[in-house]
Amino acid sequence: MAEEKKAEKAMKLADPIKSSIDKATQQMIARAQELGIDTVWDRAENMKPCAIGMQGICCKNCAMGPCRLPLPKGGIQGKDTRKGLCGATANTIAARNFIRMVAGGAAAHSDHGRSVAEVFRAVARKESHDYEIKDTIKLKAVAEALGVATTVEVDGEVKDRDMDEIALETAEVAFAEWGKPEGELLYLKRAPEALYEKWKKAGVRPRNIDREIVEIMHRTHIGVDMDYKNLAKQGVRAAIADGWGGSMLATDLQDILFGTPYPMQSEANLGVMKADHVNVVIHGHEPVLSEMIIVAAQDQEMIDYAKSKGAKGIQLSGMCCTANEMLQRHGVPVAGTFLQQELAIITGACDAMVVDIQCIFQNVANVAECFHTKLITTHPIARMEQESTLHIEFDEHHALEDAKRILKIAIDNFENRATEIMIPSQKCTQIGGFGVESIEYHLGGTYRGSYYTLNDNIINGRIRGIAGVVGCNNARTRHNEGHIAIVKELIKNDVIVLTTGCNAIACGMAGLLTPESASVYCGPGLAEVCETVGIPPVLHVGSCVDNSRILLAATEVVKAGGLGNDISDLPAAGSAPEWMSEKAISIGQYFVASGVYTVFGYTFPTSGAPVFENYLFHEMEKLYGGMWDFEADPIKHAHKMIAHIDKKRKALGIDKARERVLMDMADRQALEA
Ligand code: SF4
Ligand code: MSK
Repeated sequence: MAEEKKAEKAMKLADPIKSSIDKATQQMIARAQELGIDTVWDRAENMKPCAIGMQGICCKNCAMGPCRLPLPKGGIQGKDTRKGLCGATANTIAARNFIRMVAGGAAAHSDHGRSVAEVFRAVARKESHDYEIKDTIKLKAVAEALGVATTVEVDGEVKDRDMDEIALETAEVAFAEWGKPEGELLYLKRAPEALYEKWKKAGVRPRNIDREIVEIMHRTHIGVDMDYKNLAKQGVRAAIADGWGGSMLATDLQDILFGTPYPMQSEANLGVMKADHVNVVIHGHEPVLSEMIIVAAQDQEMIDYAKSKGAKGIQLSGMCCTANEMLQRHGVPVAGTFLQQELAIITGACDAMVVDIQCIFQNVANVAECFHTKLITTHPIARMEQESTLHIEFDEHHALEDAKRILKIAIDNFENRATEIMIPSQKCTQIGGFGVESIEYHLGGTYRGSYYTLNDNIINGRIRGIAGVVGCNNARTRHNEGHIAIVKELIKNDVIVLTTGCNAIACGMAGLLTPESASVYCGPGLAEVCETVGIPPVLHVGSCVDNSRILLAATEVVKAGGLGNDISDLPAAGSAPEWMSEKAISIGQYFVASGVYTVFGYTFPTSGAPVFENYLFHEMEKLYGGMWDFEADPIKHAHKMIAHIDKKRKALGIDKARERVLMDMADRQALEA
């Protein structure tokens, strides 16, 4: 009987095939189960999410709650009378919860940006000697966008200003964006004028980055803002402060310090780990850490030290957005997505996993305890309670020293490996490192670099439209299934895709980030463009903060002309197929506020408050030109985006051009036959 009870209580195991579409992942889930180690998929089998919480209608903003407001069976008939103890309606509760998610996401991106700004300021002040300014062209461009003079008049002659002076002033001006007492964010003026005017009219221009986040926490406290529209307005303002503020500054300052990405080849998936090398997996978000580890790993002294321990060398690989940062600037291979972090350790070949901030499972510490892996936390705001973890605080003033210390721990640990190692063989070639600058160069060439070629091909119909497909994985959906199905459906229908975050990693693992994939997966128009120009149909533009690159690329398309005068006029749409983080909500909200129709997969966190949801899905369009939507089915999801793109083509009067292009192609095919 006791045995039976024990068996009843035993953890249900996830089905590896149903958990992921990726073979390496399936294999490693099975391996974990064989070793008796639980992974996120097993835990998802055993703990179901709370339906009321999922729908956004549980409030715990005061100790009279939690107040749960389930939808009545059969839906709402007549007036919605649901209310919490204080009288908060379902709309108020859902709106408060929603914008608190925006606050969480905007805070995460913007605090990341602040850390980079601190390093940049230390470099500009010559207080840090391990980092340097790598891209002075970008420094000048950013300085100009922040209103910092890049020239100076001497004796009536205009001369270039000293680069050190520009850096110092840019650092001070950038830093002030987080907390200046008056004015508005300086980067708002980088948006198309029509969009800026919309923000002005709607009263959502952010004053500074931190203030908008603080104000969300204030407004959502019990008894403050009780109008879902007014709450949503503040959500928009904080999200704009993320996309056109904290995230954009993070991207720009990272490019200045570490170099603006350019396309380079690499590989993706767990198969990039090497059994005979010291494997260091770097996981998290801030390239401040990973950049220095890359420098340390190239040090001959370190390589020799690794060899002295019996390894053939040092193999760095990345996880989550750190992977994207290292890929786009150095071609460092990508070990996996958000959901694969435990699996990298389960290979038995991970000598150290080095983490900083965001998207790190606390359970990696438990998994590491089952192996020889050292789990090293490095950020003062992100530590773990498990005593088995090592904490080595990373400081920009002695960054290289810290990086070498971390690497030495990994190398020393190489000889502690157990003999049984299982690294899946799967890995795929990928090209990463696209950005506003490199897209311009690739489409226009050195002498006539511009977005006109892209616009021309949109106008003539070869490219039907542009999609930004981004975001996380979620253990409640089959790993990478939604990501890949949606992206494939889009490119099949001639929609070019810009990708970031874990969607980008999923696309890399599935072989969609190579120019060759165009002839296999694309519709005839997009395939022709990709083959002519030599680009993949899915352009990897970076990490989560680099969604700001998508905003600026869209702005460049508007500027190039012929496709309206605002981002909302473009045949474009956004998507987060497998989202899970608060950052995804903030990103979605700034896409919407910038005029983009944005569809989320898996679930939507306001479904228990239909009136508020209707506001997000329909009413917001009148204010900003963009709106939210939700669709769990990947093919329907992609077709909602395509329908929106076609609607915009029609409004621009370019729908007929596409029909002609398709007819030409059919004619050509008929002739060939
Ligand atoms: Fe309940 Fe109102 Fe308190 Fe929320 S704020 S927990 S709805 S009483
Ligand atoms: S890492 S936020 S799981 S994309 Fe930026 Fe991936 Fe989502 Fe984290």
